[in-house]
Amino acid sequence: MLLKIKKRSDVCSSEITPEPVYHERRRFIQQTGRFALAGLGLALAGCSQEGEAVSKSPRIDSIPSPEGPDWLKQKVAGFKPKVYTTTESFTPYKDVTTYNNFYEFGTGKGDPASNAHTLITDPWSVVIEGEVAKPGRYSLEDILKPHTMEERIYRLRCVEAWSMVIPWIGIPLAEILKRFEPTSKARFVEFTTLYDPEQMSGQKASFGSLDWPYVESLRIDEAMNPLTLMATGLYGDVLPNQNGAPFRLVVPWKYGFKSIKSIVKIRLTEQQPKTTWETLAPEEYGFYANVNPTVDHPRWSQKHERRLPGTLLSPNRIKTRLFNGYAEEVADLYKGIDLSRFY
Ligand SMILES: Nc1nc2c(c(=O)[nH]1)N[C@H]1C(S)=C(S)[C@@H](COP(=O)(O)O)O[C@H]1N2
Ligand SMILES: [Mo]
Repeated sequence: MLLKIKKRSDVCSSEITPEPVYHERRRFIQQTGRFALAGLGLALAGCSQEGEAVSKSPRIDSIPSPEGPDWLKQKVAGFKPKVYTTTESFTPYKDVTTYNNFYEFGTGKGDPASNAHTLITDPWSVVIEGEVAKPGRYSLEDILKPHTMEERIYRLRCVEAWSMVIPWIGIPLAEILKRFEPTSKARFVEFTTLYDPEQMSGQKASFGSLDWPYVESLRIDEAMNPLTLMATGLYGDVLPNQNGAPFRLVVPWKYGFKSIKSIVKIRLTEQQPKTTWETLAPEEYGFYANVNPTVDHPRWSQKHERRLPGTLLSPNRIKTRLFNGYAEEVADLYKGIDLSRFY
């Protein structure tokens, strides 16, 4: 849906940073036009240039809104803003949704955006099994129903040394898991992506790719950390398929490959699960995969990263931070652990 602002004096694109525009747009939607621009006018008082800000903000460009069932669109739209945030600029919507890793749709960065339209995300159900008192197959709607969506603005640091800042919408994994009552034997949480080569063309590739289905895992205390999110949206809307619709994990202090997409199974286990990337190349991708500038990948340095968007001439190179800058929230989880051994 495209929203137009009536009075051009209300806003001017030159003064608008992506983040406030995006938030004001949401308020605009919520208030269905009535008094909607009061906050915006305040923030931008004195602006006199021509305004097309809303249509030029990163989210409200010509990119159509992703598809999704009405109930999920409404659920996501009711999010509580900025439950966790940062002062950094957001990576524009276009970059977040066209520069992806989702090998189920190909290994090129543009492949998921081109190919993921074949993924059917509704109806969607998730099997919850293993060490829980209430195992079963649950519809996504039932899983989400009792929870309020939260906006969490997180850095995402890929092991390939690029990063983004993404306004996710989701629910803390801990809140979801508690409802299924993990037993005292539950020490790990294992997540599995859909396996369906008819919908996921990259799963047909017989070599040079991954073992399907994609599997990831966290220790139970990592899973229960308040930062760990099950995302169903970004930029105020449902997830585009290429970003792991309709339900994906986001673990902001770990390399991006832990943040598994399009999840159909969550299993609680006593033994540490075998995960996809660790199985493929254990010396390169560990189970922990905590972002750490002092532990290099065997084939490249992890000291710096490219914050997207950047260009060849201006790569926007920044220093990588321990735990991706979330040490205050998560360092305690790894007390007494040798991070160079448990990478
Ligand atoms: N199922 C699945 N999940 C996945 C991947 C994948 O190939 N398949 N790639 C991972 C990697 S390497 C990264 S960096 C993030 C990228 O998420 P984004 O495309 O939403 O930015 O997804 C992760 N989750
Ligand atoms: Mo990644």
